[in-house]
Amino acid sequence: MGAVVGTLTMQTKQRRPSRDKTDDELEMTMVCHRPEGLEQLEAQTNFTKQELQILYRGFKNECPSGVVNEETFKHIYAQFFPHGDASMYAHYLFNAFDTTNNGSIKFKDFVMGLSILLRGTLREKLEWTFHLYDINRDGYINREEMTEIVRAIYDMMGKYTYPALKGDVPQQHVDAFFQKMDKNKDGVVTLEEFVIACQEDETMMRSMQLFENVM
Ligand SMILES: [Ca+2]
Ligand SMILES: [Ca+2]
Repeated sequence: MGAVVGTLTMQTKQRRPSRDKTDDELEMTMVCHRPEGLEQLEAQTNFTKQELQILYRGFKNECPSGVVNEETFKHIYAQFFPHGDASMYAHYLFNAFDTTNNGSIKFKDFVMGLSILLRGTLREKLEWTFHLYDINRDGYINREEMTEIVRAIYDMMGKYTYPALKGDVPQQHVDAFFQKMDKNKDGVVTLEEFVIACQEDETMMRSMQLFENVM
């Protein structure tokens, strides 16, 4: 995930100079119609006003309507994983960004998430990731949820990353994760168990696509 967010930010920056006229228009929109929103976001995130402006331009370039729906999100995300199928992982990621649960990501939702993933404390990042894994949002990660997410990550990375991938590998992976995380062996992983297990084991964090190219 980290790698992707990093890439996304890079792309956003790189794409910026391409269309002067549109950029100017967007900047005008920004300056004329959204100054309060921007200042609020500056206070709520770990980004500077300038960075927010750059992110906003990139966001508007990809999504002129100002909101991203799941299809668009999947389409953008898929470009970063040409060797695999990122659609399931993008689906879960979309839900994690879509904090209001209404099927669309506004600029604010996007930068709030990005701020945590790129500039948040370790604790904030782990909490965010926990919510990503907690698919049914009941406050626990169960074995089925972990299976879903690990499979989605394997699908996304594709054969390029796991050349010797066999059908039963994700389940082994899940069992190993679960054994380490479910400290009290009650069959579910709580936020605290998740945080402790991740801090104990850097390999686990890397396997979960956390923090690559970000930290
Ligand atoms: Ca759950
Ligand atoms: Ca437990």
